[in-house]
Amino acid sequence: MTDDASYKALENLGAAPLWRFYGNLFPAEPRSRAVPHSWSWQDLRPHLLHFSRTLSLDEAERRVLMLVNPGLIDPPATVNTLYAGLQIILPGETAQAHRHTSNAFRFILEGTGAWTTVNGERVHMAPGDLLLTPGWHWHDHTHQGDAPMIWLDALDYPLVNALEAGFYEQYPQRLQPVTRPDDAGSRQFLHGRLTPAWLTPDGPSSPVTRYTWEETARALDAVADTAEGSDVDGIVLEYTNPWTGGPVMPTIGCRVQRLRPGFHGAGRRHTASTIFNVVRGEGATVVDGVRLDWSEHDTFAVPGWASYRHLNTSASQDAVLFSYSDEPVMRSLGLYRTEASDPGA
Ligand code: GTQ
Repeated sequence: MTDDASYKALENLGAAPLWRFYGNLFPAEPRSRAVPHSWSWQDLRPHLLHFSRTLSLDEAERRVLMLVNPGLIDPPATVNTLYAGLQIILPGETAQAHRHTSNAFRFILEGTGAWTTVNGERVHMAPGDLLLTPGWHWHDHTHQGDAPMIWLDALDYPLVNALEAGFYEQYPQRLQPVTRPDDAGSRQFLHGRLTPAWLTPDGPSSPVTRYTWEETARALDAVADTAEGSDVDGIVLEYTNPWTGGPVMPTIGCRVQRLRPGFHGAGRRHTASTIFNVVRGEGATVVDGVRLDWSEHDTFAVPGWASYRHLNTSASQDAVLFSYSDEPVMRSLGLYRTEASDPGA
């Protein structure tokens, strides 16, 4: 029998020659299918407003524009393990209660007067707030303000679906009943150093349902004159789970960072994939030789093992970036690696 005949026969026997696959299965280092990419707030916002006029929330479970990485089109994702989307809801609208095993959060970009109800607790929204919807928590949205409300959605469904652990369920009514005091999770843990002693953890995620921008800004201000921060990330704070001191959810870590005027970051790379949203300021992030210029509310993706460097291009104004990554996954599986690395350009 010839090699060709044997290779052919193997296909039908459910076997394959390792030597023809080896390099791809065991690369010397990760090569992300995701590419460095940015999404313009100014360009996308008019399309969100357009669909808010033409598409009702009876026709769509959620009115969301997915931010699709050009290297991850099917199934769509923003980086390898994580997704970002821009959601809009109008005054008077509600969005159907449901739950899924994917962990999710919202980072509020524009508007006031809306809330999401998470396992019986109404959690209110204001710009810059981070609201958690941990896996398998019921959630529905209601807007009673007087202008459109827009936020960034984050989910780990690309990871959860790759793990074949995705479950989804609709609540039997449009909205779930409110069974807890408003913003209870946020208020109970408001003092990060004083934790309610009668409570015990009821899952792997942070019990803080809402990290308000007010507290985040206060924390950034409070540390500003105490340290230079990191040469890569400037003054960078991690949103923590008060039970563990670790990341807010098992698969997603969230951070906020301030880059001083003229900041020119050191280059670095790590196995974690990261998505950024610009809270304020103007700058650029160079990723594997690609310069991603950004300004307020833009979103950009830094794939895993890509080298990056942050620049604040303003000589007078701070830049503030919100970000989330799969670093908790990498760390808990022993796969987190990081090193200094020049992104070029
Ligand atoms: O608001 O519950 O962007 O379930 C994707 C899936 C938002 C949500 C998304 C969702 C939601």
